[in-house]
Amino acid sequence: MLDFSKISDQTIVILTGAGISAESGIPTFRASDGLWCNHRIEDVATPQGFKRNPALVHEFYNGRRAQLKDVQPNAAHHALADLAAGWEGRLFVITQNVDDLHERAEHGRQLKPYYKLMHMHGELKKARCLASEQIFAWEDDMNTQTLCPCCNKAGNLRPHIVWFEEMPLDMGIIDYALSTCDLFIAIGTSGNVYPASNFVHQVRSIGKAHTVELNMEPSRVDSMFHERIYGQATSIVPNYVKRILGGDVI
Ligand code: BJW
Repeated sequence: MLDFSKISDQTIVILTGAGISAESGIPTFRASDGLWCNHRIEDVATPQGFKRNPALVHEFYNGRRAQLKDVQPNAAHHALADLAAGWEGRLFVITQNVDDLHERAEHGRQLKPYYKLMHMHGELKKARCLASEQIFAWEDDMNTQTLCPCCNKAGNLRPHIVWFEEMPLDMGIIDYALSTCDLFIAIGTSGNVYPASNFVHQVRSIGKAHTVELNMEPSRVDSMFHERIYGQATSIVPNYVKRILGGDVI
């Protein structure tokens, strides 16, 4: 039974990017030794690249899916899970990341009913049928010969990933969350990729929310934030979550 006297009517939206998973051992995108250092972006992160050379794209994502077996959530993911288990208001975590480290940090925790996690750029551990758009849980490698579970055809499966020029997922609920939030925090994202880079502008255009950037270095949109804290995610995120749960922020 919900105890309504305890529920806050405030809403927190948290956007996470590759920087939150960097200390778990997953490279970011735009670092010099990042995820794209051996590939052209047009080859592995566009629908045209997949059409031209699906084998190469499958190989790229197979490698990244396999890497998930060797990494663990870090203190920043765990701190956000603490918030999801302890914050009495609405909480939306929108991740641009396709890894499953938020879910793994949340595993076994009693999360609050008004908490929602969204993967706006898709998930490595899902596959999608090109014909029916059905989505399947997917742990293993896929290739051009893999049979699709719904149509039983080879070549019909793609990684469930949002590539450039494709529409990010859950945009309706994301727009709602941004338009109603009281606190907006961006963690570990460079602000290079639209529409996530525009979220802080969207929030500021409504005017009521406090906005915070937690990152290793100033992002491309740093000047839009009221508060900016720079450092390693595993240090600055747990500190900030403690401040929220202690009632210091909103
Ligand atoms: C730490 C840290 C530590 C490090 N602690 N911090 C011209 C032509 C065509 C298209 C466009 C165009 N101009 C604009 C567009 C739109 C395009 C876009 O933005 N392009 C720009 C690059 C120019 N966007 C799209 O096409 C999107 N769709 C779209 O716009 O649809 C139309 C539409 C949408 C909505 C409303 C109306 C219309 C789709 C974008 C899909 C992006 N997909 C990717 C690949 C996903 C799959 C994969 O994982 O392989 O998503 S791109 C890549 O970038 C990935 C990431 O999620 C995304 C963001 O990167 P992120 O997370 O910011 O990582 P980095 O590496 O950039 O930054 C890491 C940060 O962490 C740094 O700041 C570090 O300092 C920090 N850091 N260590 C704390 N320890």
